[in-house]
Amino acid sequence: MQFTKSIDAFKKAQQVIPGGVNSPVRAFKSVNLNPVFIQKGKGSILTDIDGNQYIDFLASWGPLIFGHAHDTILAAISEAAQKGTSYGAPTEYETKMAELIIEMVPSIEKVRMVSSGTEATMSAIRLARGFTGREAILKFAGNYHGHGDSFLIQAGSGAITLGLPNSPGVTLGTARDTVIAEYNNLDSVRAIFREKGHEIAAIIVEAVSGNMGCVPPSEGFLQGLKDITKEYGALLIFDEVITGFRLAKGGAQEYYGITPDLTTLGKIIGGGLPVGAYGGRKEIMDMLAPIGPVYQAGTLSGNPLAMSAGIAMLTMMKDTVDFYPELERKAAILEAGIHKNLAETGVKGVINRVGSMMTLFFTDQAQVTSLNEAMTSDTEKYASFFKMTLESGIYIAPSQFECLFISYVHTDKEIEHVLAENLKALKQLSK
Ligand code: KE4
Repeated sequence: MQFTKSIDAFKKAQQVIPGGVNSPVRAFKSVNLNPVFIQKGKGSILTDIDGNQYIDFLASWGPLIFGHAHDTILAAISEAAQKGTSYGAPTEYETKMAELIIEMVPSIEKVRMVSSGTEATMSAIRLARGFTGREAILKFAGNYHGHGDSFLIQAGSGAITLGLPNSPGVTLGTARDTVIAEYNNLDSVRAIFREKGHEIAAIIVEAVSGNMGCVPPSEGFLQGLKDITKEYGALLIFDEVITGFRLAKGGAQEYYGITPDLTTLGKIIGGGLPVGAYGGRKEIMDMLAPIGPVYQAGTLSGNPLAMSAGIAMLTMMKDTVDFYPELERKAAILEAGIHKNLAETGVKGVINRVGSMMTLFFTDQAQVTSLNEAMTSDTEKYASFFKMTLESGIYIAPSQFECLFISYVHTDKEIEHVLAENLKALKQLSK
């Protein structure tokens, strides 16, 4: 493969965009490579501006669970676009979208649309503070909830990838209102609540961590969070921006049978367009302006194009009978195949998988259940693995601390091919 055009494009982009990208993880910094610039995507295939083709397992960091440029979604967007692109006034698209989300996620009785996952989580914690009259928020080291100030404290995703878990520009006052616990460690949560439980408005948690790599909740962890928040009168917020609609129609809360007070959504619900959402019980959501005192707004919230894509996406999901069984079947084949390749080559690694999200950690730890264990991974080894994988025509996350996503459009043949290339890459690493 040659990347001449991407190299030139990146040079040009860096003259006018900080780091040449509009989101840091796209810069391929932690894998020490020039990022590839994408020309187009169709189904499971991405094509870059040099004409290289890749089987895509990043899916735009999760949203494209039906693959790129799906005809049904394109038709919905173009039909909406013929009538206009934005009105700053209510449309029936938004009501339809809200009804679909409420139908699929039972804990959500009312939902507010926004334009990104960050907006959803920022708004959800403001609402929790408004509803409880408390100021502190508890999050987990290694969880990433977008780039809102309150969250850039020991954050995951790009913040870990680039070694910037605590960003300059976040004031001491803000940082003081964010308390940090250890994921999968209920004792660390209890200790904080014993000390300041009555000041804590909410716990926000990735019900399955996707931003320190995939780290599932250990047995009883989510239930424990539910019990503790109930005991202290705090709210439990599930950040389902990744897991929403991916793990089940009702997301992680359906998958694990734990009901949060508020849920934040993003990625998949936009069908690839900018959409975020947050929702929960009526008594909480009705605290929001214009009926309640908690203010939150957005010029492009509920944008008709984004809503039409989201409606098409969720409707397709509802109508595809074998959707989740197929995602599970294909992901299980991929996981088993990589396990086999690790055993055959003797390369040390841990695979964490929940449904169609998974991560191969290059660590000799027996398991990865927390940020500390995830951080034992050999990021240099991951970088070499990423380079070989990319050059074999397979596109995965350019960071050890992210997930690989299986989509409904990946074929068994593609997965077989990926496993063959994975074996070659692991053999190289084992030398
Ligand atoms: P956005 O503001 O990027 O739409 O969503 C923020 C967000 C919130 N919550 C969770 C659990 C998330 O994973 C995210 C964003 N995810 C990262 C990748 N894991 C987005 C990729 C990027 O930053 O470019």
